[in-house]
Amino acid sequence: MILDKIKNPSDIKKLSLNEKKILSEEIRDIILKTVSENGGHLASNLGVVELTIALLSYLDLDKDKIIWDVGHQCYTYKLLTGRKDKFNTLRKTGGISGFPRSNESNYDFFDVGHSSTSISVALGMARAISIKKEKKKVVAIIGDGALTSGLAMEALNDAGISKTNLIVILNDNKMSISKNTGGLSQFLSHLRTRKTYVKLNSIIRKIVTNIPFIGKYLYKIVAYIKKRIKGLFIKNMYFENIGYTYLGPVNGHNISDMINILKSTNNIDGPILLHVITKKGKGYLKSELEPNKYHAVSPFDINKGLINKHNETYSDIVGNTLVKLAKNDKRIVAVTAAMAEGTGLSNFKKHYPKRFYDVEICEEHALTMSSGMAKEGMIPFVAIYSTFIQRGYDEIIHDICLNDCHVVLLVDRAGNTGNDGETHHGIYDLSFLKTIPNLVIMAPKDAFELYLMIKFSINYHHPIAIRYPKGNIININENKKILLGKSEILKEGRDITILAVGKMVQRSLNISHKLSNDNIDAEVINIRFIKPFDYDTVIQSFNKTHLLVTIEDNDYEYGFAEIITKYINQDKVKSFGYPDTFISHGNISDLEKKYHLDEDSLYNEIIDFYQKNKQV
Ligand SMILES: Cc1ncc(C[n+]2csc(CCOP(=O)(O)OP(=O)(O)O)c2C)c(N)n1
Repeated sequence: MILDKIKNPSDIKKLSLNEKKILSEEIRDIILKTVSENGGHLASNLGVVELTIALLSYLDLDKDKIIWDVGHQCYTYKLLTGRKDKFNTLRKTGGISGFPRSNESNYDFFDVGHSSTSISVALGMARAISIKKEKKKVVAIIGDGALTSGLAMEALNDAGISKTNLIVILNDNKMSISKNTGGLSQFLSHLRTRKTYVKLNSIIRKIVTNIPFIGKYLYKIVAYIKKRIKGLFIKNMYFENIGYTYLGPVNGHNISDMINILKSTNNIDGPILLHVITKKGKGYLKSELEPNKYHAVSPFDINKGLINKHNETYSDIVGNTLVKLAKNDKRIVAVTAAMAEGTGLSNFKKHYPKRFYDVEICEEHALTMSSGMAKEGMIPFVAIYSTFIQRGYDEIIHDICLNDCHVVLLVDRAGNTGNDGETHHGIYDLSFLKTIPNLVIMAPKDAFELYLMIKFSINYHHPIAIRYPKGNIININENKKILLGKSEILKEGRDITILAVGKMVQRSLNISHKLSNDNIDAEVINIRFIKPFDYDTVIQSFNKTHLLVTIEDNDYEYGFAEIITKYINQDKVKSFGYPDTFISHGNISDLEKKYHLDEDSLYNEIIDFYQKNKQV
């Protein structure tokens, strides 16, 4: 294997073009095999194999920096920067991460997982390098999906006038997870047709810069004239107009063209935008045909491809419930930030395309736009993953809650989300949402309660958030009517009270049954409302049992438990959840064991807590 020759990223420079082509096929096979076994991001990775090889052929990673946007497309990079032997552990507990992680390799220059940060980070680095008068190249690689975010636009705007040496590579595959929808994608599709321009560009550059002494200066003059001429042909040369030298578009699967165009940047000062066209899912026909389906996958059979059937998830419940309720309620609209499939809203889109809004990767805009719709009498349901709604903290405070807008926040993937790791766990939403005035926060114990909460949220004419976990649904078959701020006592007891949030309710019920065998009579309360908090029910229960346990799928130090310890003597409360630290990737159940949140660990810890307190 050619890949075995790569001990160090600089070894790629020693390969012939033909060897690089063979290398790209070897890498595709490894990525496909590994992702089919471990799950992960497939289509985006298959699309950037040649681009990564070209970049490593050009850059010197002992000094230069590559900053990946989102980081979900870093598999080729990992294989070529020392992680080939561990690649079979991708995303597994204790294995390598599916995203760049600086604690994994010195070649991962910035930890990432959320979208649209690369240009800001790269510009910051480039500015620092310039202050230090060092000679290092900085390259940001951003997809056309990630480019739609406000953060990327802000960075693009700042870098454009910065005169800082920086290369922004726009990896344009026409797709976010779904197809891009906004005006920017229309603009890019116009640029994509400019194929001949690349060749002309590199030929001029080669001839002129080879002229001794004055070559570089002459090139600047030629480039200026060329820019003017180009402006005549290409309407709205947006990138040039905001300060970039625009290069491309170049075929992102042609290694030699890409190396040439990268080399041609050596003579250009200031920010460069290199437009690279790639095919998402390249090399595996099924993912080429349905790149959205193969964006992020669970393990699958390579020959058969992904099977359409899956067990029903909480996101499905959300999609189905909204479809049902929207039939007779024209006020209901659904909003997503580029996650129609993941959040279950693609179903809503099918039924009510005119009441469905995919605003692309713009969580902040999704929230503020929804506040405007609410002011005009609509009821926007905004479905955003817990980890991505972190982006919208101010919009929830300032636009939704201060303005008392009837917006329903559907906080999907709340809690431990497993294999994507630090950047994707939804374990902070209870901590930060609970600080926001005028926001009601609910967490259902099961699928039916999620349905009831969505119904409840329609008749509650103020800001409201419902958080629910990743994964298959459960049903507990016990549902008292939902009343604002009222929790639900699921099992009465006299020895100890267990306050459980969302997914942890079923686990708490199971534990309480085990405890009965030890003659410990536990009361189990489904908290339902984190805010407003049902102080009366909890205090009544505590006055009876004198011991409290809280269990949540969130950071417990600043999450739900913090509300309890405000009211109740801390010695009498034992809290379970995730500690105040970043939680790495791994199977959900492995991580739960590690943090003592699985049923057995919780049971043992609760017995221990009970016995210690009984002795006192
Ligand atoms: C803030 C944020 N919102 C949503 C996501 C989920 N997400 C991961 S990749 C992706 C699409 C990225 O599209 P693009 O940048 O074009 O890259 P491609 O996958 O097409 O290569 C989305 C929406 C995220 N990672 N971060």
